[in-house]
Amino acid sequence: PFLLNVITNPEFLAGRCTTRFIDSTPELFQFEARRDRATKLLSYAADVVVNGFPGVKRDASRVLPTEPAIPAYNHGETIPDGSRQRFKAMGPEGFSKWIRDQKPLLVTDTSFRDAHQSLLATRLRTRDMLRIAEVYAHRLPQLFSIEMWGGATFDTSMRFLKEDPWERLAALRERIPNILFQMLFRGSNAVGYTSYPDNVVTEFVKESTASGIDLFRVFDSLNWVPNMAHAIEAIRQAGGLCEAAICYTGDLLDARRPKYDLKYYVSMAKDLEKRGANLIAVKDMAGLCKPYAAVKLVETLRQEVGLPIHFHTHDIGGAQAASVLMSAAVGLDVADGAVASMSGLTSQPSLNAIVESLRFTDRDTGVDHQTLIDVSRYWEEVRKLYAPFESGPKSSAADLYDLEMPGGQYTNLYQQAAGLGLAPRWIEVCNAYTEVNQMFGDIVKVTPSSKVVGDMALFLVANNLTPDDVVDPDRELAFPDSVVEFMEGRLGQPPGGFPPALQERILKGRPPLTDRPGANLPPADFEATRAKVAELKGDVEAADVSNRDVLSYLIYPRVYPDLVTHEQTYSDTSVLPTPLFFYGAEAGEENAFEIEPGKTLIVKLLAVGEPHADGKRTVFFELNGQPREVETTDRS
Ligand code: BTN
Ligand code: 3PY
Ligand code: ZN
Repeated sequence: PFLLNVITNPEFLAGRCTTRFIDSTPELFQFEARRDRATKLLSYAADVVVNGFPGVKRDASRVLPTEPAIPAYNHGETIPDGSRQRFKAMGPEGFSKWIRDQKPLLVTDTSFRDAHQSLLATRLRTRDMLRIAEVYAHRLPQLFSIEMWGGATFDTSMRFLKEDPWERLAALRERIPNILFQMLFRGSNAVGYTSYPDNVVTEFVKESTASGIDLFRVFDSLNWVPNMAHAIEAIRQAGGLCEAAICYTGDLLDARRPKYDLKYYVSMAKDLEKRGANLIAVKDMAGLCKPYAAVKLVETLRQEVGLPIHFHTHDIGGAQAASVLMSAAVGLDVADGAVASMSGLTSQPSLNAIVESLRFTDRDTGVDHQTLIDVSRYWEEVRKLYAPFESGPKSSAADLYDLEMPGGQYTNLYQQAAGLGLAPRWIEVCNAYTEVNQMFGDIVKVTPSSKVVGDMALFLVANNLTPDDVVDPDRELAFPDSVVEFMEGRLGQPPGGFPPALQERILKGRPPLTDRPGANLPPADFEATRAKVAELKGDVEAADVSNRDVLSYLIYPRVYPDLVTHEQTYSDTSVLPTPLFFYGAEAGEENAFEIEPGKTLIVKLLAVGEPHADGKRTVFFELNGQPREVETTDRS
């Protein structure tokens, strides 16, 4: 290995080595480096060929996979300016005023984040986003924004796709310099499921801004504004556009359910305006804001606050394009939609439908008709590759207005239920979800509060418990951790407080928090974490560990190390074509992909050998025409 290192050393090859070559080139002794990227990627391919990808069944009738065709655009043309240049020129306040003065309805495309979070269990890979990115930059400069980061994508990209979310952001930013990038930010829960210290929130916002996020849609999972204040301040300090969200629940037209009425939302919006928001989002995560309620809400908010209103909804019931269009008629400023082939059901209403509906009217969006068709065809083909992850409802839901489950939770909770063997009892899980909401005092349900309700619902069904059993003092119950923490006030305070009897029973007399959870958390130690990450990586000095890696580790201390291990073993697998990444290959199949600009690998699977005595198989490839063999453990 030493000689190999010498003869492949760039200094040696360039004839630049002196007698001090060996002393000055310690990497000659790092034989690990011999396992080059191509070899590592081949071992990933061998592993997925032999063992498959979790949750993906190999389909024998599968046609030879090719990656979807990319719509044409003029490579030579300079990228036209868009919303991002305008925002940079005007700053948050000026840009916010500009939005309110616009005649066209401004539109956001959620296909890169919420659409696949809701439809495809958040599994969309960076590669499939990057392949279409330049088409967006060149042909969709009229978009207000692209929602492409945050929410569940941060952990899912690491956990399941073994991708670095920060690299996704940076790579998209490089290809789309002209359209605002928007992320979903869970306030003091950042991109996680629990509260983080204030300094983690501050640094996360700073680093996201530096990496390319312009607009932060910040919300609190209980609509508790004091819990949003720190994030709002951090966004303003970082120079980001602060879109503070009110999470919509219930039905503001239903006089029998006065907790979440028009007054409630207006007063929340005013509070957010006072705290420095630049836009207000109506975040209808469960698709409950029906057309006439939406009109009432948007019309009133626009009168009562001076900020532009951005409407986000999920079309679970089937009526939500009407909510968008009717709100547009009463002055809605910005609407979210997903490209047609990624729209509907648990996802956003169709952007194509919204754009077409407003064409030739005074709120015409100006977004190019043909381009939306072309990108929809691209996403349609991409989506086929993710079929194994589709498990949401196949048609408009009937019970959503009772269920109040966020769009992104349908696939997620279903999979959690299936993992516990409760898939056949899914309807019971849904009923329990509704009961738990009532038991908890009728709360806003959105990550992470929705996860608490989901965990409790699974707990009830799995243990055959009724709501009465839960409060029965004679029963000893070990409640899920998330439920105990919720009752402790670790996610904050719901409007109207916690139901005292249930809280007392679950906490067994321990006193709950009543102030902001972040106020009690000691600041994270960034330098100590940097050292830990360096140790984890093994080949870097602490001083060279990036803030991005430190933040990933602080927010996901168990998931991030697995990503590091994956990268050490297989290198960066995000370069692999999606068919190969999820499905492996059949004998004779060839995959070509660049591992860096100008360096292409052509990987052809030749055959898979029979298992050896030690359970390993030899997988035979051709790599750029040369035979290569990889040993891989058959875990079946
Ligand atoms: C996990 O911890 O991995 C699962 C938690 C999942 C909660 C999800 S994330 C997106 C979706 N929207 C919600 O409001 N909840 C779920
Ligand atoms: C998330 O927090 O991931 C959501 O999409 C909430 O709606
Ligand atoms: Zn959403």
